[in-house]
Amino acid sequence: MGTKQENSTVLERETQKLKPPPMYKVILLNDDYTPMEFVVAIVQEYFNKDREAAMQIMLKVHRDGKGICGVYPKDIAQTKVELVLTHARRAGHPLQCVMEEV
Ligand code: TYC
Repeated sequence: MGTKQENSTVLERETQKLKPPPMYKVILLNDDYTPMEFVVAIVQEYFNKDREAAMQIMLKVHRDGKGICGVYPKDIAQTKVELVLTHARRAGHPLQCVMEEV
Protein backbone atom coordinates (compact mmCIF):
# COMPACT_ATOMS: atom_id res chain seq x y z
CA MET A 1 0.00 0.00 0.00
CA GLY A 2 1.30 3.48 -0.85
CA THR A 3 1.02 6.63 1.18
CA LYS A 4 -2.10 8.83 1.10
CA GLN A 5 -0.28 11.16 -1.29
CA GLU A 6 0.67 8.32 -3.67
CA ASN A 7 -2.86 6.91 -3.66
CA SER A 8 -4.44 10.23 -4.52
CA THR A 9 -1.94 10.75 -7.34
CA VAL A 10 -2.82 7.34 -8.83
CA LEU A 11 -6.55 8.10 -8.51
CA GLU A 12 -6.14 11.43 -10.29
CA ARG A 13 -4.19 9.75 -13.09
CA GLU A 14 -6.85 7.03 -13.50
CA THR A 15 -9.64 9.61 -13.54
CA GLN A 16 -7.95 11.39 -16.42
CA LYS A 17 -7.18 8.20 -18.38
CA LEU A 18 -10.52 6.35 -18.17
CA LYS A 19 -12.82 7.68 -20.87
CA PRO A 20 -16.36 6.37 -21.16
CA PRO A 21 -16.81 4.01 -24.14
CA PRO A 22 -17.91 5.67 -27.39
CA MET A 23 -21.66 5.48 -27.91
CA TYR A 24 -23.52 4.92 -31.17
CA LYS A 25 -26.92 6.10 -32.38
CA VAL A 26 -28.94 3.41 -34.14
CA ILE A 27 -30.87 5.15 -36.93
CA LEU A 28 -33.72 4.02 -39.17
CA LEU A 29 -33.92 5.45 -42.70
CA ASN A 30 -37.10 6.09 -44.62
CA ASP A 31 -38.08 4.30 -47.82
CA ASP A 32 -41.26 4.20 -49.90
CA TYR A 33 -42.10 0.50 -49.46
CA THR A 34 -41.70 -0.77 -45.90
CA PRO A 35 -45.15 -0.73 -44.24
CA MET A 36 -45.57 1.70 -41.34
CA GLU A 37 -46.92 -1.07 -39.09
CA PHE A 38 -43.84 -3.20 -39.75
CA VAL A 39 -41.55 -0.32 -38.70
CA VAL A 40 -43.58 0.28 -35.53
CA ALA A 41 -43.30 -3.42 -34.65
CA ILE A 42 -39.52 -3.38 -35.27
CA VAL A 43 -39.01 -0.33 -33.05
CA GLN A 44 -41.07 -1.94 -30.27
CA GLU A 45 -39.31 -5.30 -30.52
CA TYR A 46 -35.66 -4.21 -30.82
CA PHE A 47 -35.59 -0.81 -29.08
CA ASN A 48 -37.82 -1.43 -26.05
CA LYS A 49 -40.36 1.24 -26.92
CA ASP A 50 -44.09 1.08 -26.22
CA ARG A 51 -46.45 1.35 -29.18
CA GLU A 52 -46.94 5.10 -28.81
CA ALA A 53 -43.20 5.89 -28.65
CA ALA A 54 -42.53 3.53 -31.57
CA MET A 55 -45.25 5.25 -33.62
CA GLN A 56 -43.67 8.68 -32.97
CA ILE A 57 -40.24 7.43 -34.08
CA MET A 58 -41.69 5.81 -37.22
CA LEU A 59 -43.59 9.02 -38.13
CA LYS A 60 -40.46 11.11 -37.60
CA VAL A 61 -38.51 8.82 -39.96
CA HIS A 62 -41.37 8.94 -42.48
CA ARG A 63 -41.44 12.78 -42.40
CA ASP A 64 -37.75 13.65 -41.98
CA GLY A 65 -36.05 10.74 -43.75
CA LYS A 66 -34.33 9.36 -40.65
CA GLY A 67 -34.72 9.01 -36.90
CA ILE A 68 -32.86 7.76 -33.83
CA CYS A 69 -34.17 4.59 -32.18
CA GLY A 70 -31.61 4.49 -29.36
CA VAL A 71 -28.00 5.07 -28.27
CA TYR A 72 -25.81 2.11 -27.25
CA PRO A 73 -22.21 0.91 -26.85
CA LYS A 74 -20.68 -0.25 -30.15
CA ASP A 75 -21.26 -4.02 -29.93
CA ILE A 76 -24.88 -3.62 -28.85
CA ALA A 77 -25.56 -1.08 -31.62
CA GLN A 78 -23.98 -3.45 -34.20
CA THR A 79 -26.12 -6.35 -33.01
CA LYS A 80 -29.31 -4.29 -33.18
CA VAL A 81 -28.53 -3.13 -36.74
CA GLU A 82 -27.91 -6.76 -37.81
CA LEU A 83 -31.10 -8.05 -36.15
CA VAL A 84 -33.24 -5.31 -37.70
CA LEU A 85 -31.77 -5.84 -41.18
CA THR A 86 -32.14 -9.63 -40.95
CA HIS A 87 -35.77 -9.34 -39.79
CA ALA A 88 -36.61 -6.82 -42.54
CA ARG A 89 -34.99 -8.87 -45.34
CA ARG A 90 -36.71 -12.07 -44.19
CA ALA A 91 -40.01 -10.18 -44.37
CA GLY A 92 -39.11 -8.88 -47.86
CA HIS A 93 -38.84 -5.18 -46.91
CA PRO A 94 -36.05 -2.77 -47.95
CA LEU A 95 -35.86 -1.04 -44.52
CA GLN A 96 -32.41 0.42 -43.84
CA CYS A 97 -30.83 0.70 -40.39
CA VAL A 98 -27.43 2.29 -39.72
CA MET A 99 -25.28 3.34 -36.76
CA GLU A 100 -23.35 6.59 -36.20
CA GLU A 101 -20.97 7.53 -33.41
CA VAL A 102 -22.55 10.11 -31.09
N1 TYC B 1 -42.38 5.61 -45.75
C1 TYC B 1 -42.97 4.32 -45.42
C2 TYC B 1 -44.39 4.25 -45.95
O1 TYC B 1 -44.97 5.25 -46.31
C3 TYC B 1 -42.97 4.07 -43.91
C4 TYC B 1 -41.61 3.98 -43.33
C5 TYC B 1 -41.34 4.62 -42.12
C6 TYC B 1 -40.59 3.23 -43.93
C7 TYC B 1 -40.08 4.52 -41.51
C8 TYC B 1 -39.33 3.13 -43.35
O2 TYC B 1 -37.85 3.66 -41.53
C9 TYC B 1 -39.09 3.77 -42.14
N2 TYC B 1 -44.95 3.05 -45.98
